[in-house]
Amino acid sequence: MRWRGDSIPELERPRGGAQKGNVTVPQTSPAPGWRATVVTLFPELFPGPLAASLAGDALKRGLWSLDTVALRDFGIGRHRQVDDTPAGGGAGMVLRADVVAAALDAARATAAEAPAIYLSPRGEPLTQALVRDFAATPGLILLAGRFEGLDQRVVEARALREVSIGDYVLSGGELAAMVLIDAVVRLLPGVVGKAASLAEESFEAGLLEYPHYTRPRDWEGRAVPEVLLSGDHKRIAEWRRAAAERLTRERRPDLWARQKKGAAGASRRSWAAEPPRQQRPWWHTDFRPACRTGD
Ligand code: 9D3
Repeated sequence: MRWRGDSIPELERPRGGAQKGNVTVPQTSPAPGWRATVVTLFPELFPGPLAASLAGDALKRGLWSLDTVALRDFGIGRHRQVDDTPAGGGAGMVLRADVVAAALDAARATAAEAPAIYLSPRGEPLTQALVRDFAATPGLILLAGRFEGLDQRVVEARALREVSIGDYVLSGGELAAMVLIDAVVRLLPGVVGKAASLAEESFEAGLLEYPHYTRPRDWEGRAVPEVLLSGDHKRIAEWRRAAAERLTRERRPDLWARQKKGAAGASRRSWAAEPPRQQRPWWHTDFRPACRTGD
């Protein structure tokens, strides 16, 4: 199933060129847009909230596209079974490697260049840095997990990158896939207006945002801070900076510690003195034994 915007006349122009008056202006980015291909047992959940607001508008404008691959279509037997009991015993069910691999391979057929991500509670934590990396790809294949998990062999055989959206338990990977897509789409060129994206870029990374106010000037006995009405842009910037720092210190000591460290020695730090980094980060743990066990 594929979701895209209804065709918009302005977008129906010759490939690689935009009409401006009678002149065809060469386009620097005739790219077909970022593509999300979601492999899921619940394709009916999509596009869901991604059809609304910023991401929805961008979808209609063809800046990105969404495909789903129904895992059930690749299930086995009359019941289209996709899961089975865990080897070694235990509670719950596990998604079968053969079924999931067939679905991923079908997704791969229409999204050849897209890295494959498995949304899983034990994955690498999703961060804005990772979201930025994902926005720089032509698109992603996103496998939404269900049940207790997925046969480990397909994670290895299809080189799935496991990603978690945080330390809490969801009932499946679909909402996590939507969170990831939403975060990526707002970084795609043309989705967020230039003013908003410049403001975001210039705002000191690693600080929480300062508090916002609007009209009315007095509300339920609470006034908008006087400095914000002063018209003194320098004082306003200083007030916002101080407020952002205080919020970060109070609510996110983890961010605050990193912020201070970065300011103190980001450029002076001697990398040469540090021990060599691990070859692979911890989330790339390989569960295969080093030698064959005779199976
Ligand atoms: C009892 C062990 N559970 C792991 C914490 C099993 C389990 C619970 C819930 C396995 C999968 C799930 C479903 N969660 C996801 O698919 C998921 C998820 C999440 O639960 N939290 C944060 N990020 C993600 S990404 C996918």
